[in-house]
Amino acid sequence: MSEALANLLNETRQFPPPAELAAHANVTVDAYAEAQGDRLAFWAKQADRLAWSKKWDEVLDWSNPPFAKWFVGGQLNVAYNCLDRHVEAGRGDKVAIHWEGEPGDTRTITYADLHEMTCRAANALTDLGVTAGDRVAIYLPMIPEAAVAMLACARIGAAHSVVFGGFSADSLSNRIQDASAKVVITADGGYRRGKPSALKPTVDEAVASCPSVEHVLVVRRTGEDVAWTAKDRWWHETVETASAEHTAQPFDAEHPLFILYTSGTTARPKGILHTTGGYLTQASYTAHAVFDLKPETDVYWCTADIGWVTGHSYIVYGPLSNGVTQVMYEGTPDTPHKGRFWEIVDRYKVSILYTAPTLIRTMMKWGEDIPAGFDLSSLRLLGSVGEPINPEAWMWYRQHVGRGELPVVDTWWQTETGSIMISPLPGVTAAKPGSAMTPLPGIVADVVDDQGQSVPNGGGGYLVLREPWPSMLRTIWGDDNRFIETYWSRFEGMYFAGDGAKKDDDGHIWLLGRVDDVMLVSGHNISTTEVESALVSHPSVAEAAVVGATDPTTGQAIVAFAIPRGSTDIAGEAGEQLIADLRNHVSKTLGPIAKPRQIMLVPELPKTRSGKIMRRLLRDVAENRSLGDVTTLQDSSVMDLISSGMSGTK
Ligand code: 6R9
Repeated sequence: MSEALANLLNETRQFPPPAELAAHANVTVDAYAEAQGDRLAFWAKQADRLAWSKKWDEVLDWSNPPFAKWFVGGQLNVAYNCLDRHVEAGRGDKVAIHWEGEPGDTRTITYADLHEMTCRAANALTDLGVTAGDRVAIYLPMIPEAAVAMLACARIGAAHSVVFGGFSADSLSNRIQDASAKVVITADGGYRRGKPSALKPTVDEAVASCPSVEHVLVVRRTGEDVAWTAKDRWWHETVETASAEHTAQPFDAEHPLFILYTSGTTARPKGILHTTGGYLTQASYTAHAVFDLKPETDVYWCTADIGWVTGHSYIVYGPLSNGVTQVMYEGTPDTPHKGRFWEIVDRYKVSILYTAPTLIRTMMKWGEDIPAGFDLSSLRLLGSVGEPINPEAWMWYRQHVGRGELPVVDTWWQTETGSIMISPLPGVTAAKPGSAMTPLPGIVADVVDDQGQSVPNGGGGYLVLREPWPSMLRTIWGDDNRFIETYWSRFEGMYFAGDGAKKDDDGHIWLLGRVDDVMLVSGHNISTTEVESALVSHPSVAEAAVVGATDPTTGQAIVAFAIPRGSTDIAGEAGEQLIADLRNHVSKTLGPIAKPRQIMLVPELPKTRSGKIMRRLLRDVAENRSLGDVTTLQDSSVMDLISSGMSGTK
């Protein structure tokens, strides 16, 4: 960025926490001052929320930056913290997971059940030759065995590498090879969009080129026929027959816990390495602080897939270490009908819902009548993660899901940060729609200009983290140099997150999308996020994606793709008129500099499996290029839809 980001969007609405929530919140405003007073003592106190077999000697060793060591000398077992200690405290009968399969089958799993399943899996993995320090790849649908597999690895000190069920054989094979995984845990398949979707054939193809793999453990989920190889073992014949007795061994605080490959919109995937003590400390504390989890009464539901970091930190490790009851759902939100999510909230009396802007915008497109048809009165707190949430999507979420009164916590973080970093505290912060607001207690974030100088309030630039944090990535697996280059070289002594951001006049932080997605129009830096939010603020638009396309006069020109809301007429003239209206609307909202050169009305947008818009592919369309790599695309037919939907637009 040659100049600070233009600060275009002016959102002034602000919503203080409900008095009742504020009065009983797990974390109060004092936490900020406490952490500021002594950051390391603050994190030591949060680490004390966990059970340690051996107390640490030093909170942070930062003598060799950027290689951090947290809770040096301490020892603990992650699975013990998520399971055994709740069972030992007499809470074994408490439901850990209300699981619902897409076809409607259900399972109720208590903490005692989950503990037993995990012990059996730990014994089975040990019998297959897996020992501490080995890597295990997990390629499963959203079934309880996914959590069990992760916890069993943690229990025996093997690092798991979860790969989204649905990645191609090539992607899976690359990830298995990069980590030299010894065992792969998979299933015959899972249910997606009303039918079985096979996984095993992809694993067979991948494993054929992975000499490190000794065994493949296969969960039977769909019951469809599968080809069988000499490496394969059924889960029900191996795990379910293994002993239920297993004593968890403590591991060093810096022992590897997992590798997770970031999808990366462009480059080769990076194996992000997380370790044991610091990761669990912050995942557990942030779940407690940001979601205000009350294990006695709350029913929590995070709609993420386990293959995304959100599933790691806020389905498995954060909620389970806090002993809360949660919902886990296997399938898609519109199977068999568009009210499936709300039906689940209603059925299990979900009190805390954590989902992604892409889903909220999809629900907006389907219309507010759908959530209105269900009893959502159990909800008390709403969360968002994954992308900047447009102010109108935030308002819709609060209005139509949150009865116009629930707090919405917009949580900014990354695979690399391991846990939530910037977010409102639900009992403290008066949140602004579209802003992640302030760094959490113990986190030092800032927005800096090209030179790495902190920008004043009202300014824009790059988001950085100025101090190490417990759940930070420790390196890129097998590539320390790439770790240093990617995150620690742009600005001296700071972690570069790769996101554009601005500070508003009150110093609150607004995320503006990936730096690669910022557009340079006639010498002005304009954020894709702000133009998208302006489009979504028009009553006829449910979702929008904006890219910069090469332009002979302005350098880059703004090209927008917009999905109309359900009932909008876009045939012929009406479509032309809507496009003209939208261009004017953006110009009026943000200023003439942000007026899109071109707007295309499309039925869908290309997204990654975690719901992030792939602007790179839209740039290819906008610049009439053939499409680049589409392997991380959630649904590859979307690009055909977009290309055909382009006729009749300007
Ligand atoms: C947790 C997760 C990280 C990137 C991150 C940023 C975007 C995530 C956001 C957000 C604005 C939020 N992002 N949460 N942008 N507001 N609340 O998504 O991890 O898949 O690694 O993606 O997602 O661009 O840099 P990951």
